[in-house]
Amino acid sequence: MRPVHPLSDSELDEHLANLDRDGYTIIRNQIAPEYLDPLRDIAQRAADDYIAAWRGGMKLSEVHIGDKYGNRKFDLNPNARACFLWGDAAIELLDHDTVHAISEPALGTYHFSDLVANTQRYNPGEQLGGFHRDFRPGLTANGKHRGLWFFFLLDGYTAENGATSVIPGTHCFKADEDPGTPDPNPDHYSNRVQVIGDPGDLLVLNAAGLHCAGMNQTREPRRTLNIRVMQPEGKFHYNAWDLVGPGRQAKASARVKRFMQPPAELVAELRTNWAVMPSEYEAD
Ligand SMILES: O=C(O)CCC(=O)C(=O)O
Repeated sequence: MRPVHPLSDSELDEHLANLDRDGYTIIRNQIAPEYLDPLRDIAQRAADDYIAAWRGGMKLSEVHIGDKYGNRKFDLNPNARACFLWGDAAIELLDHDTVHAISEPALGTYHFSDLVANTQRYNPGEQLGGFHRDFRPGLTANGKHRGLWFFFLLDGYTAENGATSVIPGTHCFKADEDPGTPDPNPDHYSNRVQVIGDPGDLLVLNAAGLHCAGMNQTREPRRTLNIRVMQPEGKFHYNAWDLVGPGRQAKASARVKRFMQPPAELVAELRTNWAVMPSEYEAD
């Protein structure tokens, strides 16, 4: 997929420098308007299907969704995984030029790990959620990023609709370094930044750095599709290439085929089925 605004070499360098220094960068105008509705539809249906499965008794551990404190508001933001199963536009998104232009220099060898729909729904009166890290370490011994999350903002990010907040620089720790325990009080972090953006903008985040979702005070959903990219040593929950099935495999470009293949050493152990599938899913 070609972005509306392809990055020039100097813009690419600037975003890579932001990532190295701050652990995040925001890239404007990355999704053509005609793709926004199909992608919103994928995020919405995937989240709805996860919520229905959860209400039907699905265990969060079956889909590797954590609930360490037992207070996860799953029906507000289910973090639906494997969203490439919900529509062809998601496969095109995995071919996004900017995702690949950033991943190669920032990670070195990189693989697709997951496509997650983050859909914050109306939740008035609540405060900011807890800052957390999704993996560790943030950096390898030679200073590469262990993983990057590419949040495509489908409805935009505002202070009112629950835009993601980040703490700049907190991704900067290697395997032998302890980044410390996050403070449960978000006000502890006076340097926190809430990322504001328009529909079609892209937030790239090293999710080993502290970040959290905001609470949506509006009646409209705040949807993102988040392409999670990792080095071979990162977290993988399923074999994406097998799971996508022959129908969509046939539509994938050579670049997407390479991207979706898990690291060779994990192939034997990764699952090729998933606990939540689209309601209209038909096996090829
Ligand atoms: O939905 C968001 O704003 C952030 C999601 C998040 O915290 C995560 O993916 O770990």
